[in-house]
Amino acid sequence: MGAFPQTIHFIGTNTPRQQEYSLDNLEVEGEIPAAINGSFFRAVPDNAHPPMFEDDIALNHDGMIARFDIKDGKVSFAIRYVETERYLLEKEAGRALFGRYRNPFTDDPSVKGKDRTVANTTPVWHGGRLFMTKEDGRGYEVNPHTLETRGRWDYEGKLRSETFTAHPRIDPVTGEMFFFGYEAGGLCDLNVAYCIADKDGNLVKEQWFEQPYCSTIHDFVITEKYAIFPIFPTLADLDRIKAGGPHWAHHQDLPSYVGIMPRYGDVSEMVWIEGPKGVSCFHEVNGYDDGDKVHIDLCLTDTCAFQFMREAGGLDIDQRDIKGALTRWTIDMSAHKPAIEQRELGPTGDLCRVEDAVQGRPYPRAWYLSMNPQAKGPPMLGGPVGANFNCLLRIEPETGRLSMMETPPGGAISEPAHVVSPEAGHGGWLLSVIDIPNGPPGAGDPSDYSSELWVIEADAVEKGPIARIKTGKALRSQVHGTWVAREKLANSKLSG
Ligand code: V55
Ligand code: FE
Repeated sequence: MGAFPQTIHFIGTNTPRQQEYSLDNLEVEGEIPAAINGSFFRAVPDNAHPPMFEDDIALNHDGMIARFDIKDGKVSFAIRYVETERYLLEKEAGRALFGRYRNPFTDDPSVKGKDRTVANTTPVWHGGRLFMTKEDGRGYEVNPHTLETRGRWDYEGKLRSETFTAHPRIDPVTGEMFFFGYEAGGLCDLNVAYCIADKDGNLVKEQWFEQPYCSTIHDFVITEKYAIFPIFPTLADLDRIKAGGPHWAHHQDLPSYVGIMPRYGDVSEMVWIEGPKGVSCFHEVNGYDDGDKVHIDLCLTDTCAFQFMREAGGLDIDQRDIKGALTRWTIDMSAHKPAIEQRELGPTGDLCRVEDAVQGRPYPRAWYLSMNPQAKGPPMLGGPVGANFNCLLRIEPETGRLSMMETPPGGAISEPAHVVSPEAGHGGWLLSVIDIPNGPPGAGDPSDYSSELWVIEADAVEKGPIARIKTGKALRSQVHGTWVAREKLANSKLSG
């Protein structure tokens, strides 16, 4: 291994592993229900080379695609790099050629104009294809059977947007994928492309609109009626970027906004509603229509959760001092001047999931990750913000009913995926990777831990895992994951 900086972006669960491998027949403690049949894909940043700059951040690390394949209670694991243009150019050179996160002015001149994306954020399944995505570029298609990269995906040349979100939303009834790309026309472009692909994966609509400022639009929401773009004051600035500085800076004094338009409408119908100042959110849980009202549930914080984005905005706020809540924004669209009404639904946290069937509709339950205030042991270092979550919450948004699953002391939990049960009245399962320190929690080598895949009853998280699948490895942190059932894999556009 070369010289990696010893910052939070390279230690703990961010320790570079740089290994492509596959393992069959993993050890299983407990029993995996036979109904769990398919693949859990995970996006894992893991740099193939030491970075060009000491202050490099985990968001800038090469994407790997990992897969747990589960069938008849047996599990295999595989992980490979996504062979982006950037990965292949650096592989050939044997070193990093691309510089700072989303700053092409810091690159080696030899790669000017080349695709900078590392496709490290979310595996997306739609229209029989698997994509690895990151919001700064287009997705890359990956073969779900071999994990080989097919190449950049542009909808047979139809997509105009240069970017593609890592958080598209799929309507469970129509099968359409609603998605967007911001900075659609290039660096710091205010244009956002709003797009729809039909259930077979054909691009059927792409419209561009301007956002009020150049914010990081990480996620969005659909309901049966609307497409909704909540945006927050973490902004890009071309002069700062040209000077070699960070892409994003958080502005505590500027408002948030919600852009809302009919989901099949024209972008000229977009209405912008001002929200609270200085707040931040990377992931919305879900949204739904309620008569003339619209509810949008968000993992909201009082400032930006990324240290380097706060720092760039001149803010000196410790990670532990960030406050937030699972928050509901309600907008009455029949009002003369629609406004945001805000209330708290649950404790602060992130990496929220709902089951696919309730996307854009009223939903009885959601799951997300949080910090257990009573945890025995400090959080495990690593992950995108430098400290990992240590508990899983299940919440019923209408009643506020909350239940929790803790990780073992000093352990880390990554975003779960939900698996549907064929049995009526059974709420299905969650799959989540748990990292457990091999030494005493909080002491010893932070890179020394064991990663397991846990199978959890989705409606009884407090009972802990019903099966633990041991990888025998220390896996690098995932960002997001996606469950793809066997019948979908069988209908893949690619064969193995
Ligand atoms: C996020 C993650 C990213 C990124 C921007 O979780 C935002 C938020 C893993 O990459 O580039
Ligand atoms: Fe995300």
